[in-house]
Amino acid sequence: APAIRLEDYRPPAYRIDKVHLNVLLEPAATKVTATLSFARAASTEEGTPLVLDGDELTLTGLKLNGEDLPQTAYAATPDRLEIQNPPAAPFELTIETEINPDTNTKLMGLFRSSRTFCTQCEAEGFRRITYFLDRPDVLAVYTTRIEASKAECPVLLGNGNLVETGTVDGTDRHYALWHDPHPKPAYLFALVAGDLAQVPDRFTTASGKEVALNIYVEHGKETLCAWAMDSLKRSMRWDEEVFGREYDLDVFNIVAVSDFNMGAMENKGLNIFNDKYVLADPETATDQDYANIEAVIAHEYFHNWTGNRITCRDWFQLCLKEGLTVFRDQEFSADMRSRPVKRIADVSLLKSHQFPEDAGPLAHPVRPRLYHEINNFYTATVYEKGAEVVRMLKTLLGGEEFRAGLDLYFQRHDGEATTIEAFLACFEDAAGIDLSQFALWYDQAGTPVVTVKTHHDPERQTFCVSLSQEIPPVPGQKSSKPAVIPLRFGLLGPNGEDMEITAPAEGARIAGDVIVLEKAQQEVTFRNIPSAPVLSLLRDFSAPVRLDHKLTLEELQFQAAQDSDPFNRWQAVQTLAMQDLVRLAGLIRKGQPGVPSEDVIRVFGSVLSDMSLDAQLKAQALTLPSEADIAQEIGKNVDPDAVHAARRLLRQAVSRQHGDAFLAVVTGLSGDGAYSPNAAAAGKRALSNRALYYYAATGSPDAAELVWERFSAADNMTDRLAALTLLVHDHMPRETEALDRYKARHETNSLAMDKWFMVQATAPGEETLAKVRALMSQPLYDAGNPNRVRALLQSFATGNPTQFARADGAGFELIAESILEIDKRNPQVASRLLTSFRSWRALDPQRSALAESALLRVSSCEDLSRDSRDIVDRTLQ
Ligand code: HT7
Ligand code: ZN
Repeated sequence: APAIRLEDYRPPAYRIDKVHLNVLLEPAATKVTATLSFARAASTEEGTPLVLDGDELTLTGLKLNGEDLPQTAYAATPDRLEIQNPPAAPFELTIETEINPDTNTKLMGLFRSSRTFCTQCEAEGFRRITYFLDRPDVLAVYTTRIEASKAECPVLLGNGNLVETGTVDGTDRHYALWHDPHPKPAYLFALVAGDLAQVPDRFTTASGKEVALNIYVEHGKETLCAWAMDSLKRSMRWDEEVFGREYDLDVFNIVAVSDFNMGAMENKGLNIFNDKYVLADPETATDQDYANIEAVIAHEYFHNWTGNRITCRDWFQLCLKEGLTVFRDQEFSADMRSRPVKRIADVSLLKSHQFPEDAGPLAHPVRPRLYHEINNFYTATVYEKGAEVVRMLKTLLGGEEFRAGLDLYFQRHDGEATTIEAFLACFEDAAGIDLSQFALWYDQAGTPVVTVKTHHDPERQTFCVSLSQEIPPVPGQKSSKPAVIPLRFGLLGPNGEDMEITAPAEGARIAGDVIVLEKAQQEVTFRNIPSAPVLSLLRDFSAPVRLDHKLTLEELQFQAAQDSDPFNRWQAVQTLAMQDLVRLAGLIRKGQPGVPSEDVIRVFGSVLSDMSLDAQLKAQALTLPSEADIAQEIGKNVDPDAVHAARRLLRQAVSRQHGDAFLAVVTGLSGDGAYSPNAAAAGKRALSNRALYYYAATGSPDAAELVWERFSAADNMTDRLAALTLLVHDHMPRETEALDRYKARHETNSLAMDKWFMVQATAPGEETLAKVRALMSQPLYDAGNPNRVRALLQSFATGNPTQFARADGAGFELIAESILEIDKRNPQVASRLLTSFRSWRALDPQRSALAESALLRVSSCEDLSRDSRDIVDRTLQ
């Protein structure tokens, strides 16, 4: 397939002002009649052919202005409908198609999940329902009539407001008519029909408008929706209070389905969710699940303004809605919970997912310039780095001007499909600044490395900070230009307090506590600094860069204990651990004995006993960098077994030294009252489970007994899963018994069983591979359900580095073989799984050769989907 390029963008030749759909639902043969009102664009010559998109469609009827169109006047294939000589004046096309929801295993367009009919149209799924100008800059007003069997589908939902319902005379069928007054692109279209339970609620907007809220779920799951509904109401209020955004329809519906390619979808007035991001109770959902539900509910709701009211001109602008909406959901969660804890979690995710993407063969700018398959660009770069770019904008402008810029954006572009340039222009106009250099963040791939050197001159009382920036080579990007990098900073004085800066610094623009690095190299001089400070840089992770700032062990220890910025305290502990882990892995690789650093062990002890730290923050600081993070830091010639061994060694050493203190934390924090998902209670559980993790590593029979006891006595999923993970990953004596007990308890709950698959797939040890193969034939495993595939295969490929990258190549083979199988059914799920090979070149030569041959096996398949072809070609390039 030819590449789609940003530079080739042209406005549409025809508009579609109104869409009327009549959808007669049948599981194997649904009839869709689309009546579309077209108008020629002013710049389009008369007689210009009208070319509509299709995908696997069967055309069963076609009328122009109510008259059958002769076959000579058009050309139809499953993926294209061309009207050769359309009228010059506005005209109406009536297109009849027949589709089969039951055989739609791609889960794009109209499909069935369990027995419920539902749709997924982003990015290009609407063209699997009817022929259309399926591009985000074609905005139309939709009216949808949905008709189905009343017994099979008592619930009929569409976008917008419900206009009418009725029965179809002489049949067992009924219908609902929905009208959405807000013009929207086809990717926001949705319908749902099925036998679902309704969980109702209501919300009064700031201006007094009453909104009916509903969550629709399978019968029997109504009680699992309380947290999602609460999160929705809090999101609606927060968006009014923080961004001045009100909801704009009479009803907001959410439907939870169990077969879904991604997390959720922001269809106008009818959000469709993967049930994983709706259903929760303490028995089956972890604290992390609760936090994810809150964030995803908020994210989809926030899209109503950032994505739906103002949408993207073309798919290259995807970050316009996604980066901004992720930023908004991150801010919401920070306000609902602890800001530093949320920031650390977001940055950890960015570093573990986006940084490797940006450093490997799949690197691309936040706004790509070229794609073969748009579904492959719903990436950590577009979403998470996109959010960081918006965050930097706020840092550079300050809160007030940032808000003024956003207000202008909402006012200027409401109802439009727009671009990153138009977005930035709002901030330029509101703040009176030039963002042309800042815009490079959208166009350059790769993570900039900022190198820092400092020098204190006691005689002149100056403190010099030399800064330089560079983006390492990225495929297809020959050179790069210096970016605008906001570096939040503080100078830590000997007592640990931030020094007051009395004289203006020279050599760079400094706004408050932010140094703005704008050139390839800059030197900043602070005056009146009598004693050498410790430079705390990149506070709150103010820019998505790698910092090359060589602090001494003492300076890092000082920062870990004293920095007023909680993020940099956490970062200092992580850096200390990482440095030691990389050193240990190197020694182990050479067959030499590795002895963990006493200093690092001591720092862990100090963190544990620091009474000033919040429990969740403490748990985060005591979390060792993951094996994947360590591999990323090593960068090349990686031996995952050595990395694993190094990490185990450090865990054991910390455990040996502080075992009693960890035990005291476990027992001290256990079982205080009824479960609450709030941040404080979740923080205590996180800390006690982190302490249990270390205590378990003492390897004593007492420890094994305590873990078993915690597993058996747990009254919530967070504690049960934490203990189960230890039993299985540490291969404790009652590992099998625990897995069996867990299965017996949760067998009927697929989301809880996904955790059971995941724990086993991520267990270290040679036997895991055979286990995963055996689990694939488990009756509870379903290769057609994306959640099951992610729980078993994706977590094996991304969360079990020693077994995925086994020295005999069997891990790569299992995943390659599965990709080929899944690709026939669901290309999006297959291509996502394929991205787990993205860091293959960083492995040692033997392993990278094995990974390459697995990739070549995938690549040699001739009828690979466009999704998987695109990823495999780029990964091998
Ligand atoms: N905007 C949505 C992205 C999306 C998607 C969702 C479900 C299935 C397929 C999908 N393709 C793209 C989700 C979001 O960012 O909110
Ligand atoms: Zn989104």
